[in-house]
Amino acid sequence: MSVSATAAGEAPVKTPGRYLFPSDYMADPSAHVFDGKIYIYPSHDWDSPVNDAADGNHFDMKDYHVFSIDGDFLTGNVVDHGVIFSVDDVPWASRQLWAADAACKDGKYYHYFTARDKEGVFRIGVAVADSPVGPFKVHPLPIAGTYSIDPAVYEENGEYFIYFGGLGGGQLQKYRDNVYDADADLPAKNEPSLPPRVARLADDMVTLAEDPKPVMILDAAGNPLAEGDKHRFYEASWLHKYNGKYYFSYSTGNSHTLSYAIGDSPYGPFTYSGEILTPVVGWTTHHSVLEHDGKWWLVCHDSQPSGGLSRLRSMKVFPLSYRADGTIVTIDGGK
Ligand code: FUB
Repeated sequence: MSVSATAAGEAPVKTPGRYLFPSDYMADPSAHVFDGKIYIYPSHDWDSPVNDAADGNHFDMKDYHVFSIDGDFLTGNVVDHGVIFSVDDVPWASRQLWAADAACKDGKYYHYFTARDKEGVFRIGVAVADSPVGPFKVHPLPIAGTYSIDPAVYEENGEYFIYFGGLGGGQLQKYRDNVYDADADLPAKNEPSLPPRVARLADDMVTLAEDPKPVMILDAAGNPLAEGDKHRFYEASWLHKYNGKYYFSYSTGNSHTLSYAIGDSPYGPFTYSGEILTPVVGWTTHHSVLEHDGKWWLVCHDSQPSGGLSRLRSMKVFPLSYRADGTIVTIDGGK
């Protein structure tokens, strides 16, 4: 298995991709296929007067939309189904509706999302609907046992796993053994990096069936990636399965790539295996990976349409391909 960004001597592939919704800023796109149709659950950037980048405060999103595509990713008509709920509909939240994801079980649709609570601590909430585009009813409390940001849900054989966590403004560095510790911080550069978390959802889909566990991302020698490693986890978890293997992908934050690691179980451990996307225009990079109509896709965002403003991002899609050995062909993010 290759551990380089690309196969030896191979440059990242330059491909134009498609901006999915040029008329507004949408970020963090989590895409799924429900009943054969593509749905996207992004966060909604806007030109907020909050212009303070400390702790990610400039990502000041206040509502969520849902999109669907009539047809395929590259040519289908992208439909905006409008606002599904706003921060005022979340009794426990104060601001910053960050990245979200969705899952379907027994005809119900669950929208998992992130917001700061009234004390400024990021938590993960859930809203439920009878259709993929809503109307969604928000649960009155965050999901007990979850914390930090960026929920992503993976389903297999009727079991649902929720991944979460993000460093920096996402506050993951403040948790040890699932407990908030105001004094905790990032490890030293030569120490193991902080892992994202995973837990199985209970049958009701709105509570956890178990305590969150660390998602270990290892190097080829079996050691956890160090905090100083440019491919260590930062935020934006995603899990997909390809050819019987589990691919955990994520943003590396300050080194601005989307990277991935491969394992044999949804719980990991995962071995670092390469980059999916090189840096894009803008600070953050976030994504989902999915199969539709027998083809694989990377759905992500960049800040090119806003002229490089990190807090104003646009959804984009690229075709994704795998080599015979299961590694992913790296896409040039365009920076
Ligand atoms: O959009 C706000 C935050 O920026 C997300 O939750 C992170 O993943 C990053 O994209």
